[in-house]
Amino acid sequence: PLPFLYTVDHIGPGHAREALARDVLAGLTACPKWLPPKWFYDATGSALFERITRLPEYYPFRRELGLLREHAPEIARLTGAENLVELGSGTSEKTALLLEALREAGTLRTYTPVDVDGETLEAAARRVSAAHPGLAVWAVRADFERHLALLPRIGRRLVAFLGGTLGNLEEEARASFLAALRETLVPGDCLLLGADLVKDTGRLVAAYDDAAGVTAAFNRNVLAVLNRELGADFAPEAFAHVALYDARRHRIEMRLRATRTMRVRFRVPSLEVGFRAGEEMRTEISAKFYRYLLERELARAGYVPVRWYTDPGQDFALALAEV
Ligand code: AVJ
Repeated sequence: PLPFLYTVDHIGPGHAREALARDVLAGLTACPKWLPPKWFYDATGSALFERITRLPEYYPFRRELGLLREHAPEIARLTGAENLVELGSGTSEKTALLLEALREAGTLRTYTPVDVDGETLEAAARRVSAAHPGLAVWAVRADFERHLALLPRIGRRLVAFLGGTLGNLEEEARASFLAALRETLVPGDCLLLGADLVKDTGRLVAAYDDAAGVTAAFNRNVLAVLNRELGADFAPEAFAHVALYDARRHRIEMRLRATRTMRVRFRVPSLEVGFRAGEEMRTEISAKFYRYLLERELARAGYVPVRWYTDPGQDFALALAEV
């Protein structure tokens, strides 16, 4: 049979630039300055992130892959999911493990990759559609913080939100996200969350400040995105990469520090911002979790934790929850 592949676009052409302009107006006029991490992932940023996942210091990717290799069959049996919904569809190896296990379990009917980046989405949809003839693939270009209610509801669902990307959200944004997702689920649906766990500060910081400088390039690349999309005149090399661990909030913060006083001009919106020498702009948070706190966040949002899978060193966890 012909592979079934249908794409829905809730972002639309040109939307990204308007959304980026809004985020810049809000974040770069704030004190301290900040940017949402979703703007990292242009083609260059996505390629740099791909390299990050293979760095010796960046353990989360391979820990989660190992957990999926070991537990995907049980997750498939426990959930009986007919539709795998993947929020952030860049994680192809992990997707293959889940799809294979669901196919083995005999329940798989549909795959719904969800990503804000159209190219990543198309690539994931084509790859899966080619590997699974007969599988219906509904690709949805959407922002998981805004469009959850628009996701197609086809049969018993397993929503996978992997990589620890939940940690990019501040606590209140996590609560909103989990509640909004919960609204779209019915009994029998499940959520599979990847969560990076609290550990030795040195290992946490190293994972975000690797010796080869790939994470530094990934961080600085967001300035190239602003230059290209909004006609800004950032000098990326004038910013130093900063990765620190905020133990009180148990989260990594990535920042870009201005190495000298400078003024940056934007064409669209016509905006000019100043940086004092040493001023730091926050570009990402990556929260690290304790089991009991994450399970409490899940319970408060209306989920029932079913399984907690972790590696022997308890570096990373997969939490399976039902509604
Ligand atoms: C893709 C958001 C899970 O937070 O670890 C990797 C992104 N940032 N290195 C993370 C990231 C710096 C990654 N997530």
